[in-house]
Amino acid sequence: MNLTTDTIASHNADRVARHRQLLAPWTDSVEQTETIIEKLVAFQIAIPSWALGTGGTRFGRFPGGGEPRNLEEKISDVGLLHALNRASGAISLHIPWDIPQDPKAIRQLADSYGLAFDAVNSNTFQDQPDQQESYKFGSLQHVDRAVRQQAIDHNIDVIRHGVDLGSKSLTVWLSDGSSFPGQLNFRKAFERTLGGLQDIYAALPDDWKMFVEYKAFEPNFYSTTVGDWGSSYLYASKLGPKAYTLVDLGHHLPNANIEQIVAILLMEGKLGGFHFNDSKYGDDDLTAGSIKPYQLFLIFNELVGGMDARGMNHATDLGWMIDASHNVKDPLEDLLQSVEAIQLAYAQALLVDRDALEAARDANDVVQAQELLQDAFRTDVRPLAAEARRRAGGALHPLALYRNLNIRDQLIQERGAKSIATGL
Ligand code: PSV
Ligand code: MN
Ligand code: MN
Repeated sequence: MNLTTDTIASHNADRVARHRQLLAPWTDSVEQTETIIEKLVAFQIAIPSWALGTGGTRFGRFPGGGEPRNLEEKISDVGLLHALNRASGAISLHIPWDIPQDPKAIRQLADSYGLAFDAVNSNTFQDQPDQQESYKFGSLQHVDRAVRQQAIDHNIDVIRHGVDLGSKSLTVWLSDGSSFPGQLNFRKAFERTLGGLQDIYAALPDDWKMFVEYKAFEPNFYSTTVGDWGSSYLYASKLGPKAYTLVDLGHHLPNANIEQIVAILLMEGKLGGFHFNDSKYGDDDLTAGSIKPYQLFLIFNELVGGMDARGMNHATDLGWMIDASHNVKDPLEDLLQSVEAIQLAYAQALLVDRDALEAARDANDVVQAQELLQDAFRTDVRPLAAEARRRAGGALHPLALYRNLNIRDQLIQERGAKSIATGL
């Protein structure tokens, strides 16, 4: 499904007068406004290939129809999102859920939508029909060398797929761990896992990064071998300069101070990237910013402060990705909401007066420090995100245009009411 520039232009023409009114107050601080808009235009958030269909839960799945049936259709869906918001310019593939059979053609197709390939993801948490060994008791941590080797070989294969597509990073998430006390020797599990990661790391091209994603629990419920940022940091440090920690917002124990984790990892130069989502209880994979928008802002506040302190480029020096699952919403609508929530938190963080904040901290002025952050958080920056989209050729209100064009109905016509996307 292709969206023409004329369609977007006519949507924008209908809304531009109101948009200019909303933008008017921002012209008081032209320089800051322009900087934020430029940064927003540059900021791209990758879409995971597995989030384009309904994920459901272990209790059921309720597909809404028109789900992409193959990788080509997934790329087309991300192309559509990107045409609408101009902020979803990359796709992240999970192998073997999405194996590019003809990488050259897939690359060309993505290119035709202006999409790049973000991190490639390996999967050693499920058994595939044709595989020799089982991951029931883990992959890289496994007591059996043959299982570990199979997992290592798979990761190296994923790197090869990524090279063919022009990807520059590998994300390794392991479900390895144990479900009962006594099941696992923690130290041996760590060492075996490190050994496997080292073999994978050795196969990384020079200009690649490796992201070690941690998760507190699930599917194992007693211990997870890469269970928190501390162990991920340890693996990444032992692996070397191309290895980094990846923070998935849903992978913490309740009430963890994620912004502090982010600040410290950044300070150490070991923060690699993000999986954005939101949650109330566990790894709920809900729309970014839907439950704890203030937390999302506080995370971006640390990101902006920390990246600026290290002279990092906001748009390119970390991996920005959504990792979500959809049960009751149209996945494309949900992804549009997530991208916008991330942009808003980023724009609000750019508003923070950092000199004033440091002065308040130095003076132990707790009230003023809090005021400075909340002033930024309570500012409505939606006109800036809309302006960034407009300038980049996107729609002023992507969700409204998506609905006005009845895109989901068109996808159902094209792909059927019962099409199912691959993924969790
Ligand atoms: C695991 O919960 C995870 O967050 C990892 O990033 C996986 O690759 C992804 O979800 C699979 O849905
Ligand atoms: Mn994740
Ligand atoms: Mn997860």
